This record gives sequence, C-alpha cells and structure tokens, in this order.
Amino acid sequence: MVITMLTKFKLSSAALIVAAAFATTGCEKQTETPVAVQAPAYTAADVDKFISETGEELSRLINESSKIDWVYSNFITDDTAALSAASAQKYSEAGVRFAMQAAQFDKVEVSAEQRRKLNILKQALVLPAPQDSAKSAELATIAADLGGMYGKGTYTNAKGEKLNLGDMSAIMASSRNYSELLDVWQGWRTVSPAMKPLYQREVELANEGAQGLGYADLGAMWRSNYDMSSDEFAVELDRLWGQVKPLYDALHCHVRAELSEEYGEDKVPQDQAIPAHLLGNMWAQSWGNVYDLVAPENADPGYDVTEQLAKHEYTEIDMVKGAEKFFTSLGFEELPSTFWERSLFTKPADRDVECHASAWDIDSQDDIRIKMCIQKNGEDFSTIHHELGHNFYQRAYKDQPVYFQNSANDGFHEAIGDTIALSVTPGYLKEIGLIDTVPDESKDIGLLMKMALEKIAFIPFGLMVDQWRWQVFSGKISPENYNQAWWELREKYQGVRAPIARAATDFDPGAKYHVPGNVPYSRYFLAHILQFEFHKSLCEIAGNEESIHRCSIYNNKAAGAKLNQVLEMGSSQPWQNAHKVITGSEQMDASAILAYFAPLQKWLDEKNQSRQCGF
Ligand code: X8Z
Ligand code: ZN
Repeated sequence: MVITMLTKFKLSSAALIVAAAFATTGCEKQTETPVAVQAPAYTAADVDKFISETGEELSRLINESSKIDWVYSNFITDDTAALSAASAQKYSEAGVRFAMQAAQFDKVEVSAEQRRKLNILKQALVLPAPQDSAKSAELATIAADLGGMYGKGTYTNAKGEKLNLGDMSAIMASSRNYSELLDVWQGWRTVSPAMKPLYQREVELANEGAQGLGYADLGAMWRSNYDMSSDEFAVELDRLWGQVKPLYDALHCHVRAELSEEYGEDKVPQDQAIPAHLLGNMWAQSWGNVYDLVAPENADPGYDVTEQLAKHEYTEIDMVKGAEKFFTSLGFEELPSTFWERSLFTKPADRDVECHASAWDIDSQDDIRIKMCIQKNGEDFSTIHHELGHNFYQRAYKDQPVYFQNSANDGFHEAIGDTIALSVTPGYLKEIGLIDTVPDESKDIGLLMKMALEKIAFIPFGLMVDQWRWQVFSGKISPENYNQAWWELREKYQGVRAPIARAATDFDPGAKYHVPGNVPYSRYFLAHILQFEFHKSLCEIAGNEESIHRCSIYNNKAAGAKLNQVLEMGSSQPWQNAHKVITGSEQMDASAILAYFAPLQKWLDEKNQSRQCGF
C-alpha cells in the first residue's frame, strides 16, 4: 500500500492543555451563533486576510504555550505555575479576541472551508476568559493552581507513610482488604476539598467568558463542538447510552454478586449500588483489576499481560517500543528521535510532576512526546497505545492549516490508540512473543469479561462526569450541592455509591484529574463507542474471518491506509464525513460494541437469571 502517503506523519496530543484549548471541530450544522455584533460591510477578502493572519498568530501562541505547559507539568513549582498562568491568560485572551472578531463575519458570504475556520475560532476555547484583564488573570491563576494541587496531591496514612496517587492506585488495584481500600479511597479525597472554592470561582469566571461569546454557559459552549446543535448532542449521548445500558446492567449485576461473595452481603448488599472502593480503581471507572474476583469458571485464558511483561523483562521503554511497532506495522513512520529524547516515561523521584498520562504536540511539526509515569502492567501497556494514538493522529494532520490540526471530533482523538489496543489479542501477543500459546475459544468468555470490565464498566462514568459539569455550569447544581449531586449521578448512571458518608465540604469531583484539569470528558464516552466501530471496519478491510474480539489488524497495511486517511483529514470536515470514511455511515452507533460483547451478554443473562439485579 501507500507507504508514500504515509511518509509525512507527525504526532501530538489531545490531553495537552493548549491543544485542548482549541481542541474542537468546526460546526457547519451549528445552530447557536454567538456574539451578535453590528457588522460593517466586510467582504470575503477581509475574511481571507483575517484567517491568514490569525492562523499565524494562533500557531505562534500554541507553540509558545505548549512549551511552557510542558515545563510546568514536568516541574510543578510556584514559579512554573506563575509562568503557566501568565501564558494561559495570554492565550485565552487572544482566543476570546479571535472569537469576537470571527463573529463579525457571520453575515459575509464565504466558502464552506472559511466558514468552518471561523466557526472553529468561535467555539474552540475550553476555558474562555471574561473580557476584563483582572478577571482573565484570576481565571488563569486558578486553572494553574488547580492543576498543581492535583499533580502534587499526597496522603499520609496512619502509619505515617506518605502516598502519592500512583501508590494509592496500586493498592486500589491489588488489595482485597476492605478497610485498607477504604483508607486509600478516602485518603486521596483529602486532596480535593481545598479545590472547591477555586473551582466554584473558575466556573463563575469561565461562564462569564462563555456568555461574553454568546453562549448560555460554558457547558453549552463545550457541547457546540460536534457539528450539531448543543441540544442535539446531549440527546445523541443519551441515545448511545440507551443502547449500551442493558449490557452494563447485566455486568453490574454479576460483578455486584461476586463482590458480595468476596466481601460479604453486609458490605455489598444485593439491592444497593456498589461501594466505590471495591472495583479496583480509584474512581471505579474501569474494573479490570477485579477480574480475578468475577472471572467465569473454566474460561480463564490462562495468562496475564502484567506477568508476561515481567517474565520477558520488559522495561518501560520496551513497552513504548512495542506499541510503536504496532503503528509502524500498519505503515506509519516510526517516531522521531526527539520523541525518545524528550518524553517522560517514568516518575522522577526528585520533583513534582503531573503523572496523568498525556501526549503532546509541541511544535505542530515533529516534536511529539508523551508524558507518563509508566507502571509495568497490562493497564499501562494499553494506555501507552492510547497515548501513541494521539501522537500518530497529530503527526498525520500536521499539514492541515492550523485550524484543522485536530481530530474530527474530540472522541476521535481519544479513540485511535484504543482502537489499536483492541487488536492486542492473544494471537497478536503470541506473534510478538509475549505468550507461548493462544487460548482456545472455550476461554473467550474470560477474555471478553476482562475487556468488558475495562470498556463497558467505563461507559456510564464517561457520561456522568460531564452530566455533572454541564449542570454545574448551568447553575442547576449549586456549590452547596456539588458533592451530593456528584454522588446522585454516580448512583444513577453507574450504580456505585460512596462507601462512607460524605460532607458538603468534600469535593470528590476534584479527585478526578479532568475536573481540576478542566478537560471535557464526553470525549471518552464517545471514544468507547467509536473504537469498536473503527475496530470492526478495519477488521473487515483486513479480511478478518475470526470473531471480532479475536481480530488483530497487526501488519495490515490496507487497514493502516484507511486509518491514515481519516487521521490526515484532521478536523477539516464535519466529523460525520470522517466517520463515513471509516465506517460507511454518518451516525455513531453502539451496535459494534454490542456485537463484540454478544457472547458475554448471553453468558451474563444466564448467570444473572437467579439474581436480583438493578440499583
Ligand atoms: O485521561 C485519559 C488518558 C489521557 S487523554 C490517559 N483517559 C481517561 C481517564 O483516565 O480518566 C483515558 C480513558 C479515560
Ligand atoms: Zn487520551
């Protein structure tokens, strides 16, 4: 295939604050038009000039603030926080200025491409500053401080041990001791109450910024990034969730019953939501770490990626090299030497860094990197694929104009690496020498269970985070109710509850990176639907004849070329067009994920027959 087409690749990130600030697509189908301005008689030539000059300024700003934010996230100090805040203020003020100017051209007749660029300018900011320099400085300082508080967070337990999030996550993953789990669960949540007043003020200021641009509130602005109206987008999410919910309910029922066996009916009653600290993850957002407690009998595939990585003495770098090799096997060019020189792969002992994994595009050319405190386990092996997906996407769209250097929608950015990780099947692991034999089909239910604990369990969490934030931004949830409303939504969507009483002064949303980090979260919900659609389509191109959960597109250049075709488009067209290129349809649809898990759904339904389900 098309190696020549693939020779121009570069990479970067969606988690990067700056990229995120403009991380959006345009909006031909947008119905909300922010900012009614008395427009003089502008011409299409004025628009061309504006777009060209603004594009240059935007590129300069993005590249400058990327470097500053990279340094801040890698060396969290008061000084770097101040530099990051100053840069964010400059960036956000410029973004607001561009948005206001772009709105002046609302009535001018321009090409579809120019209109898309203008729309991108109007909706791109994730944290729009109010048009008052004191307030925009205050907002930028708050945002930097919140990020720093999360990155530096630690908990000192009763034994006097000072634990960071990595330490506590490891305990959440492996301990089966109810009280020990409870201790670290509540311990990590001692980091966030101090964030609450800052967060409250951030919401006020960013709402003022969004309103200045003509949006009802910041949530409406975030929802306007999907080539449909913001109301339509909310309905779309509900529709997709409705498709998946029966499978989630079945998984929840099984997991709750098995946890009740382990911890006792008194700790895990069969008619209540599951205590949030027993699911193997600090946020109960993915449950793969409790696989051993809920695994189907006689269907265990008989290997564990974490153990195999240890057995084969994989280093952190070997893990990244392994993930890179998957992408190069599809025809993508290898990562540049600067990636290896400049990325952060392990947690430094001597300074505070933000360990939450991210992928960065520093110069919109070739300076792509990841920043991650890699643990040598199967979960992080998947996350490395996730991060490299961002980097390969960034490199693929680098030749687009700066406006379109982004994914089709933000869910696409989050879905690419995960799509690749779905191809990390037993067959693939054997091919790269990590396991010796491929388990036979009688073990597929075990494999599917493990995958469902990661993917299906995540979906309602992926939805509820922004359900909470949208209501916070709209004022429906007031600061006194921040925490209570958080737990109401956790219970409603996930069937998960706080294991101990929470106070109104607690701020449990702040214990999740993306809230203090101000990263919209619906993108991950979308990604979990999209990655199964993409996997299915790419497997068809690769001529797969096995069950879809056994398909790996490793080494398949035709599948790689199709993927690249979508990545190269960046955000130059409505996401529906990109979706059509890869799936043949303009609509997102959860039937691919349901088909993937169909054998497990059947198994769960039988298993649950005699159980009390629901929460
Ligand atoms: O934040 C991430 C990535 C970086 S974009 C590691 N994820 C979400 C999370 O950790 O909460 C990936 C899955 C969901
Ligand atoms: Zn990501």
